Amino acid sequence: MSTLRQELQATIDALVQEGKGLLAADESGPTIAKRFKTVGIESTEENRRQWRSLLLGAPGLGEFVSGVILYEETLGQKADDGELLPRLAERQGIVPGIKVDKGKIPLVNAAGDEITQGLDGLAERLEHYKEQGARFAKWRAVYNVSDTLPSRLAIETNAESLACYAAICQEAGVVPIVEPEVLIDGDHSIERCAEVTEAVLHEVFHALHRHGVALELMLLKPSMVLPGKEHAKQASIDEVASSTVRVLGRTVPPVVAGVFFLSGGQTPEQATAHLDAINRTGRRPWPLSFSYARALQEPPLKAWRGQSANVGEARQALLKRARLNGAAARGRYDAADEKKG
Ligand code: 5MM
Repeated sequence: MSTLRQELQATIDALVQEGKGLLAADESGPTIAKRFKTVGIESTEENRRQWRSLLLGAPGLGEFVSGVILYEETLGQKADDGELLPRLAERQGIVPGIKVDKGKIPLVNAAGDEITQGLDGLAERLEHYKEQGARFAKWRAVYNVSDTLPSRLAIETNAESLACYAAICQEAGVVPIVEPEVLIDGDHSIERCAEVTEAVLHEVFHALHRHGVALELMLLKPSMVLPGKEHAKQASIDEVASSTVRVLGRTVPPVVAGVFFLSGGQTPEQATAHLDAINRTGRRPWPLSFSYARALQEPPLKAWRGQSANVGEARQALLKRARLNGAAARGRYDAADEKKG
């Protein structure tokens, strides 16, 4: 095995562990400002440092979380004791990763569709991120859903960018997480979400193949198959689980090293219950776990509210969600445990 493949395989082995998932803490400036605003915190560099130190310093987080996706700024920030945050993650047994896309813009000549930017200079940026401790990366493509969206152009253009990004990462010895997110916004049915997700994933894997990406050395971060949040008929937990595994089964090659779902606007409890039900549907070729931002961070953020006196309580809230999602990744979550501390 080449040294490059060995390096990628070692990172995959560290990330894909039974009963563990990923913490997405890679909100860009505007997104973290939106999250902070819900609890009345101003998004200053110091507040972001304190928040991310709180998350990464939660004692025992590494028992349920194998990797953390960071935002560029966080790679250079330090905890109160002066330890760099990526080092703090490593000391907890958590592999640091980095969001490398540069956000989305409207796709020209495709009203309502969006495309993600960030390929220019990516190879050079990855070198720098690696020096700062990042061993894996993440790129998110976003698909709006309606009767007519996303267009073929959006599906093909985003797949091409995701595949280009993944190939550049592997060349640099950085494990790529490929994140195609079919949005929950809108009034579409679960069937429409399934149709769109199947088309999107099919195109993504076609592009990954064209670009020579080693599927066994990458991770997929998809959305679950859900009805739009404005849809009149919400789906049962079992419907979500069966629709999700059916679409993944039709589109994701068995050799892919792992599937780590995003939470996408579900409540923390829904995201856990759905992951658990997905893992109870039977034997699947890939490990199925979590890579949640909001579904892990909402309860601790509400507990913290920017007050140092609340750090302990906030960490307990984070550890609780991490533990319950760790159980769900094994298909052993019990909703009764929501009531326990
Ligand atoms: C979909 O967002 C990703 C997963 O978060 P949720 O579990 O809350 O759905 C997340 O990693 C996202 O990519 C980052 O928060 C960055 O988002 P922005 O919009 O700031 O690029």
